[in-house]
Amino acid sequence: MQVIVATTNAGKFREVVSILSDLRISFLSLTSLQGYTSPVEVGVTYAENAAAKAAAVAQFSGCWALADDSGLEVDALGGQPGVYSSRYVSPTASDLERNHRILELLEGVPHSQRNARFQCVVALAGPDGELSLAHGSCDGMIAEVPSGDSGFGYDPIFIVPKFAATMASLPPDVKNRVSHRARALENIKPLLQRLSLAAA
Ligand code: ITT
Repeated sequence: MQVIVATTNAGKFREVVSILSDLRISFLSLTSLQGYTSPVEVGVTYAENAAAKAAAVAQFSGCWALADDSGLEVDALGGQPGVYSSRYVSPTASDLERNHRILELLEGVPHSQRNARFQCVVALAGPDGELSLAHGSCDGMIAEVPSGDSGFGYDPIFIVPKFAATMASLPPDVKNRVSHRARALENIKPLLQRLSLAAA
């Protein structure tokens, strides 16, 4: 069975494929979809955005499509950037600029008030309009300074308390066991497994 991963984010694609590597599914990236342009994200929830991304690819390709909408919620910023995480600062800002902005806004905020979480909703859409959603989250803290070269996005400023290290300092296989994405994908895995067995 083939499933298209409906993301333009190479880091996400890598993680999705790795987390679901034990399934008998071959995952294709959007680069295999000639002529496809991703829709602009206009939803106000992760679920709306994930569903829109997966459904658009499923409709365009006639294949099953899996999408992920994620965000970082910082308590001291009233839950921002949240669902707007990919457009935070500006739609063209770099990960570095976004991380810098959050650290700047949190300057002087003590460790005890730097709680944050990653949220993720994954959507699986089928060629006949089928749609299923699953959620996962990961609690943590915002660091004082960025560290680590692994992962992507907000990983260098997000401390996972269990490891006392940023997401970007964890080996990929460790991030892929504890992340918001890993948890959301674990929740949708039984459905993917059923579909792959039915297609075999
Ligand atoms: P697609 O919509 O094409 O999948 P995107 O990067 O725009 O790619 P989102 O809309 O879900 O994805 O935006 C999420 C933002 O949060 C974006 O800035 C990511 O870099 C960041 N992000 C998502 N997952 C992350 C993770 O596991 N670690 C760190 N940052 C992450």
